[in-house]
Amino acid sequence: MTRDITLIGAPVETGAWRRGCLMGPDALRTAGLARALRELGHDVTDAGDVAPIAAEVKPTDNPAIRDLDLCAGWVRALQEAGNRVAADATPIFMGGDHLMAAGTVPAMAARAEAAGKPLFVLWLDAHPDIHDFVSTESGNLHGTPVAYFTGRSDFAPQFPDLPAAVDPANICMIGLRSVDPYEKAALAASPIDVTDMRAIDEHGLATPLRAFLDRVEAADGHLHVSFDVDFLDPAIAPAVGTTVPGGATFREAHLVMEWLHDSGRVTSLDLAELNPFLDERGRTALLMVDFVASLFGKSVLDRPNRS
Ligand code: EXY
Ligand code: MN
Ligand code: MN
Ligand code: MN
Repeated sequence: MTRDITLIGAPVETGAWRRGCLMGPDALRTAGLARALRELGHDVTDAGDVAPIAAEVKPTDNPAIRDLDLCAGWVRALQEAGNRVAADATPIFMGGDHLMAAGTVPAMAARAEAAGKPLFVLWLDAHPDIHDFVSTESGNLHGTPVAYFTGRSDFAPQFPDLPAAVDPANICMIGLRSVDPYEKAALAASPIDVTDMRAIDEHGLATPLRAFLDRVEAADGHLHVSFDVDFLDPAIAPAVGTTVPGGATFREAHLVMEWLHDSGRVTSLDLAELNPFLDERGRTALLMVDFVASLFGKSVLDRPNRS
């Protein structure tokens, strides 16, 4: 299937403690993201980078929170950029730290709603990013997008009112291995489908991912994939500020991409947390391009796999 793919740079870095994610979109460009997708037959447009909408927002009661004004400006700008994506286009949002998902996911939820479809979210990450303005101890707002876009916590008036909330029952998180106590309690009380690294070690990825993709198919849903670089093991993907040992291997991640492609269901994608300042000769950026190519159709053999 040939797609109209729109690359959108989201060089937000104020959600993370370490600086450098602002170089993420350019590193993905340099690593040949557009070329790799064109070689697969897709029509690719690079819409350039989004810029934050400057705004002063009301301070929160949590003094730990960092760069609130700029973060709020990014969320607003990324929602607006997401709202401009054509109904039939497949956007790839090139981050940028994971706060980007507070902009991209609500826009994709609104787009799905306008098409009369539910939005499903596959969250590939070492972290659940389900803190809110009150619970975050680090004050790094890249740890909060899931609480925002599910409407679980109140982010008003700093972040925009949600155009459409994502039903937590439509979220599947895979790869978790760093979960704060508040987040543990939040997940325990939530219908979010969680597969942590222990479950992957014990049972593999196949069962939870296939069950989730079957649900997306049965509901005829849109599927947004939010791919945080720290989902991967740091041995293969060092260019991320929040490395956690014991992540997904090259083959595990590849298989996820290949199944996503086979499902034909992916309607939008975030590439989050790539910090080129921490990379080794571009290897993480090149690896991410390789994964994206697999998600959009690169295969070993020109025939469907049997399983
Ligand atoms: N839970 C930790 C915090 O809130 O600071 C770590 C968050 C890391 C978030 C990265 C993007 O996935
Ligand atoms: Mn740039
Ligand atoms: Mn994340
Ligand atoms: Mn993470």
